[in-house]
This record gives sequence, C-alpha cells and structure tokens, in this order.
Amino acid sequence: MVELKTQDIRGEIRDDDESIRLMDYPDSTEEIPTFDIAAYLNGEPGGRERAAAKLREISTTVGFFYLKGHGIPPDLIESVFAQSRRFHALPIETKKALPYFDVGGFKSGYQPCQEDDYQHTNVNIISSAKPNLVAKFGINREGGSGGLSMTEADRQVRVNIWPDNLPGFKETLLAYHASIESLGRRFLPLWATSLGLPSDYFDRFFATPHLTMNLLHYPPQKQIGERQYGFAPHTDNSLMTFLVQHEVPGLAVRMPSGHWRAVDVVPGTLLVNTGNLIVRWTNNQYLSTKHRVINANGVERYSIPVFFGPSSDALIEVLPTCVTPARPALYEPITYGKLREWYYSPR
Ligand SMILES: O=C(O)CCC(=O)C(=O)O
Ligand SMILES: [Fe+2]
Repeated sequence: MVELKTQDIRGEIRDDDESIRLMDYPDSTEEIPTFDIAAYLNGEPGGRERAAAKLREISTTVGFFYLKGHGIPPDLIESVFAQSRRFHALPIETKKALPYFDVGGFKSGYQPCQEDDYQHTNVNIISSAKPNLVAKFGINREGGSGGLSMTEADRQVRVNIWPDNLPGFKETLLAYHASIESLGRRFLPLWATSLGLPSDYFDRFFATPHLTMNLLHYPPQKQIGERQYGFAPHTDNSLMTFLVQHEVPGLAVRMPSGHWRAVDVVPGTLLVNTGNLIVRWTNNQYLSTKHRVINANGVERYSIPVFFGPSSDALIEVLPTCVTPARPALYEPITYGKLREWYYSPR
C-alpha cells in the first residue's frame, strides 16, 4: 500500500556543509539545453510533436532550458528592464509606501530587501538561510487567478498596485505579462502531447491562470557563505517559470550529477524551468530543479521571473497517463490554491 502524499514534492532536504558548498561554489560544466520553439509556434508540420519530445527529454533530465524562438520582441524585454531600474531607483520611502499584499494566495506589491520570511516556510530547501538579499515589485493577473469558481466580487478585487509618477510603467509591465500569458498557454499542448494526453487536456485548468511577475533587484553581495543568498536555494511553486536576466549573472542550478552549474546570461533567450506542479501531475516523472542566486558581481543585478500555473481552484490529480498498476499515484488530489498555501505555511 503506497502512502499518498498530500503536499510535499521536494524530497530530502540536504543542507550539510558539503551540500551547501556545492550550492555556494558551482563547479558543474554539464549543459543547460537550448530549446528552439519557433517551428512549433509557426505551425510547421510535426512541430508540436518534435517540441513535445524535446520538452519531455529536458523535463526528465535537467528541468531548465534556454528558450529560443519565443517571439517576444527584444524591445519589450529591454523596456521592462528599463522600467524595473526606474522603479528600484525610487527613494526607499516611496517604495516602502507601497504595500506587499496577498489576494487569494498570490502576492503583489513591494517587498524590501531582506524582509522576506521564506526561511520559516516550506518553500526553502535548506534550513536557517538568512533573509534574501533581494528587493521585489510583483504583479499578478488583473481580474484574479481564482478560476471559474470566482464570484463577480472576487473578480473586482484589486490585485495590483502601481507607483505614482512613473508614466508607462504599468502599460509596459502589463504588455510583457500578457505576452508571457500567451506563451505559457502555447506550452499547454506541448505538456499534454509530451505526456500522451489530448492536446487540449490542460486548457480547463487555466481559465484564469496564475501569473506572478516580479521585478527583482539584487544588491551586490560582498561575501559568499554563512547561508546568505540573493535568493536562497529553492524550487518554484508553479507549472513553469519564464525568467529574463539582464547582463549580470548570479543564478546557479542543481544539475543531474548533484553539482551546481552557474547559469550564463544568453541574450535573446528566456530561461525556463519546471516547477513543483509538474512533478505532482506526472507522479515524479518530471523534475522541478533546485536553484539559487548569489550576486557576487560587485554590481546590481536585475532579473524578472514570471511564474505560470493553473487557476487556484484547479484540482491537481496525478495524470491518468502517469499511473500504472506498478506505479500507483503518489499524491492525493488537492487544489492548486491549497497546495500553494502549504508551501508558504510555517515549517
Ligand atoms: O533572479 C533569478 O535569476 C532567479 C529568481 C528565482 O529563482 C525566483 O524568483 O524564484
Ligand atoms: Fe526560483
């Protein structure tokens, strides 16, 4: 009899000195693959099948890839970074006047540097990390991410707050957010095909998807060690995450060997990783890869992740193609909202 897990997919937490050293000093030369999605997006014959096979291969090995041919204009990406720099250059009092708030489990607004409390929740994969050396401004999907069960009143709740006196800020962020929503939706048939499911299988779960976008700003970190990170080692609580980096590296990823690899900034690509949700949906066949940030470059680092997941009312059950009599379901059905509540609850 298999004991069904209700929540955790993170596996064993290893934070002995040797594991921490591997995270802090990445020495792997294993390759982070590049995935060119243009043929699929252009509707070329066989494009979906080929792209799905590549996605499957990546998701069962590394769980991180550089996405090429994604169709998001480079100018738009440059503009969001310009807006991020503008925002983070505002006086700290102006930024602190903006709240950091929760609507239905999704967080928006401004969170100053070293004021996160993830170290005391189930999110982190090491214990006792120091508060993260990163400031963030986050937005969520206007109209909410609750799904079809939302009431009209839920839909009217304000999910985003915008700083005054930054003309073009809101429009630029929403334009990029919308372009990632379209791209994320185009991935759904790939996930389905890669798992032997009808190509529209996932659509019902994404009526009003989770799309949290964060403008991250990392000050330089003088010393490495003492469990101090820009972003402490973790996995993402999404289906997948689309990240843009800008000139300055700092991210490192746990590779199949167990060693960590410093991630290069490759202009023109998005960096994509799989999140905890796909592990659960696939009954542990696909990975959610551990990663962390240390900005030891001596200059400020800016990056922009967008976390893409289903609506919070989506019931997440192990997929029918991922169970067999020999490999029964490891996880109980649970809504995406409840699952996220668990990740962000105290450990
Ligand atoms: O800043 C980065 O490169 C990664 C950030 C990250 O891992 C996250 O926000 O979950
Ligand atoms: Fe992350």
